[in-house]
Amino acid sequence: MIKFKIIISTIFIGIFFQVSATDFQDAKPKDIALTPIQNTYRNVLDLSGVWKFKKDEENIGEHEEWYNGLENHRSIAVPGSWNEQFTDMRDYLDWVWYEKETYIPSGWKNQHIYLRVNDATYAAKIWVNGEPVGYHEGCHVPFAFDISPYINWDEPNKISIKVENQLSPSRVPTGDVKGSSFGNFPAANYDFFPYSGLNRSVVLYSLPKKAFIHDVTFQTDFEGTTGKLNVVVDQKGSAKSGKIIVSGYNQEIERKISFQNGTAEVDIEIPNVKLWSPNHPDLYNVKIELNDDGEVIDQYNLQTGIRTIATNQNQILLNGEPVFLKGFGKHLDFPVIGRGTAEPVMVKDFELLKWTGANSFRTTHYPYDEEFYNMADREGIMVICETPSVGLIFPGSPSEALQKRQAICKQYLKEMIYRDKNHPSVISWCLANEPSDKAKIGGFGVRKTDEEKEFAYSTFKEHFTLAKKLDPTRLLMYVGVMMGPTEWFELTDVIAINRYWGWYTTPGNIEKGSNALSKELDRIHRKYKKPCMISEFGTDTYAGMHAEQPEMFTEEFQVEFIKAYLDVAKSKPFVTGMHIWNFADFKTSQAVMRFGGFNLKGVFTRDRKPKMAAHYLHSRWNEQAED
Ligand code: GCB
Repeated sequence: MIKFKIIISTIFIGIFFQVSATDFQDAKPKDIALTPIQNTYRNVLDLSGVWKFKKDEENIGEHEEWYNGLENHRSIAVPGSWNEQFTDMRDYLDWVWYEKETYIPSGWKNQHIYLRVNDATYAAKIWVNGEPVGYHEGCHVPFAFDISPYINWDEPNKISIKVENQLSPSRVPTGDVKGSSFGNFPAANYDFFPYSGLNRSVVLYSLPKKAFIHDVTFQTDFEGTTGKLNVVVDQKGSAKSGKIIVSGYNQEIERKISFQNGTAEVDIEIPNVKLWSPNHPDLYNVKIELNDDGEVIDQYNLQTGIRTIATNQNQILLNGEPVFLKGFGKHLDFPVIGRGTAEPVMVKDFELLKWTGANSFRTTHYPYDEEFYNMADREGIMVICETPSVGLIFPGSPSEALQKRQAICKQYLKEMIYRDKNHPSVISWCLANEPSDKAKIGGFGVRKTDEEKEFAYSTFKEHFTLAKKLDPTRLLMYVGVMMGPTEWFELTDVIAINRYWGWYTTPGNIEKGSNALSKELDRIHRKYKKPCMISEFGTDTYAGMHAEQPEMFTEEFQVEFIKAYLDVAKSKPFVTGMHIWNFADFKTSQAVMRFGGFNLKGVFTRDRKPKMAAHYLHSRWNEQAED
């Protein structure tokens, strides 16, 4: 009987969804280009806190109109992942509903009012006061909708968000790929827990009615002691002109701008420029104003740094000087919070990064909360910004799932680059982690025809073409898997490889592993003549486990492994960076190789206690400038 009910309601919901889906707008990546800010012309209302929450296991909520109000709900904290907050929901990835009521200040009348969701993993539908507003698919990236037409003034407004995080081969990152070698539960085809829901803040913000600044793009350069800042401003509305004021270090430079077809562009020279670098993370304030009939109608304020980033055959060059990347791959992962934003953890992580002597990290395996990039700008930490395109597969023929994956990868590139393009700390875009030209994830040894390989290459190449178009100024890379296709390094500025010789292969034999690394690096560099970095290397290490002779899983083994890899890198002038996997232990799906459901490759424990390796790095990276 219950089964019958489910079938009937599923058919009904299917019909209902087809009818109602058209009422939901798709999110536009450009709408998240500028972080909402508070100033005289703009307002922000942060809806973080406790929300109403309800599971919708049978997906009946829309049919029963839960968007008009949740009954028998529980309470959930936003931001935060639902998997950590309830005893019955760790592995639950299906539909849920969130609801929050809020008044909107009367001072916001006659303005555009937007709702920005900074992360609803993986797919979300939004209603405001029971009216369908918008739909977004994708994890750990923001989206926004203009909700002005749906506002109730002088009474509470109900915001309802339906979210699910189902694992599917047509999603990115992929899940539930049949025949994959992961064999884990939940069946994510990636090695981090599929933390779900509203992991970041949800905010309401207002923008001036007549015209508002929609996007700002900086490109920076310098010649001698003169800094160069190219600024492009996009506005929506009727403003014809405006001005830009750059200030800092006892200078204030003002330039008028005028708009044509909504866009204005200006080149600004900064005499006696202070360049941004890890040792001197000097930032300039930039104020952009829109004018209408001589009156200021909108203003946007942000900070940026002047710097260049380039490569030669062997090195990454920051401001024309070689720079060596010392650091980690990280995860957003902490007990109870899951993948939720927690500012104290972020601040602590920057503190620990600097304590180890690191100068960089990769935002594995998705873009982070934007506060991370603001911190990195201020703290002088270089960031490789990665899309959620993890473990991509390109089966040898076009399929619906592949087309969907391609579309979402391109959407991710836009969302990431539009949002994070003005941060001096961001030196590189990483377009994918461990993509494969095999039809299956982990399908090592599966032979492919030349035609199939060519198809995979040309499909993946589209990502690079788009990224270059969106931002011609930053280094492009992807991160290569062991035994993966090397021809794809043709596409990149820096060759980044994840290597675990001595761990997953020749386990326990560090000498053999580091020799294999050394030979492979020589081979790759001889062929491609590009700077190389090891973007991941490390060993699972159970904190507190020791042995007099290094042995797998002990703290001593982790130290020896890291030492051996760093020594190989030191002997090769073309190695431009070493990122250890991982900064801290993190939660993942259950699997035989993941003790307690954790990846234990952190040099810090999950609660940020140093293992011996963290102390080793602290002394090695702080004492030796070039290492
Ligand atoms: C990798 C992946 C990373 C995994 C790591 C490991 O190559 O990029 O997501 O967590 O290996 O520990 O196996």
